[in-house]
Amino acid sequence: MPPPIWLMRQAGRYLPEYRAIRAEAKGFLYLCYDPAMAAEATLQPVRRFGLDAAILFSDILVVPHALGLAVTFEDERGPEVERVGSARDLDRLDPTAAVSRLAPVFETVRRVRAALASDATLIGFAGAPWTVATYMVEGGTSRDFAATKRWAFSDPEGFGRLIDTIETATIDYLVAQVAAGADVVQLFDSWAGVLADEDFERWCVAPTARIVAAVKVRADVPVIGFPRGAGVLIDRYAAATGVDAVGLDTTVPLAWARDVLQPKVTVQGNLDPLLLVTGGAAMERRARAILEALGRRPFIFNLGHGVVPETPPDHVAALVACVRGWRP
Ligand code: 1CP
Repeated sequence: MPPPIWLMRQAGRYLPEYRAIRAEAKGFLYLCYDPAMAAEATLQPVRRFGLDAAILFSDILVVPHALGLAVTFEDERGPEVERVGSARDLDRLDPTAAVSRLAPVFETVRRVRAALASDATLIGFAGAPWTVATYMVEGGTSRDFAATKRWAFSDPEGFGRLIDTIETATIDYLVAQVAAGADVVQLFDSWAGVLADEDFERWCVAPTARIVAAVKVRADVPVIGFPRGAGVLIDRYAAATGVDAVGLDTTVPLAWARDVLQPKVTVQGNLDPLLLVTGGAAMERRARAILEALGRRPFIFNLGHGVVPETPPDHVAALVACVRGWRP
């Protein structure tokens, strides 16, 4: 049997049917909070390509929004988040009220579960606290994470309160997704790769471990962790967080993943999203190399990061056919 396949950011602007509902919604957040439209966006790629899993259509930044911060998505500029600059700003964030504000997302999960084939997996998700914190402290995306690092390095206790706030809301958020019908949850730590050793431990590993433990007490689900860019620290992450599977970014060497990680944990990944844009023989050669290296032990085929808007949908269909045609 070939391994299961789904793709990070499998819904979105590369699909004409997504652009059609996106044009109808007043804004990206409206789309996330409209269960009918969000359920449709979730199902579109599964319907078109027959993927093995659907991933809830939402965003990691609904958590800061539910904590009480203004969040906007302007088309070309990327997301903007009302800044949190110091421990004083934390007093107005209420982590226990956040989950009730996310009720429309849980309705989306219920609708998707009802519409999805029973053998298809529904993946819920959240951003990991470190990654979500970077958006809150920088006010959006960043190249160097200077403000976040300066806060974390100079005032670890204050910054730790921010991490705890996100963590508390994230646990409730994931547990509620599972209660609504999510079969698996993934934690996206997209900026894990900018921290070293003890900072990686304190701000990525420890909060993730606490979330995994708390979710597993309250809900019986597998958890996938995606510590993007963490390099050799992925081994420590996999061992210490309790995740059931670890997502590998595009730069993780296949032989290392096979020999070091796979004996201990299910791995997921890691085709370069730009090879999916390229398509053809180059894409298929690399997809087969990934399958040959990792496909004989517990493995989920995916990209090493999200689908980009320039991706031709036909290349996704060709990738699915390539994976389904492979035999161990
Ligand atoms: O107008 C639009 O259509 C906005 C584009 C868009 C989409 C389709 C954004 C803005 N978010 C999403 C959906 C989304 N985001 C999903 C569900 C859809 C799916 O996977 O099929 C998921 C899982 C995410 C996760 C997400 N959002 C991450 C983690 C994964 C990653 O890419 O590293 C991050 C970092 C975000 C923040 C975010 N939201 C949107 C954008 C463009 C970004 C990235 C900003 C940046 O580069 O820093």
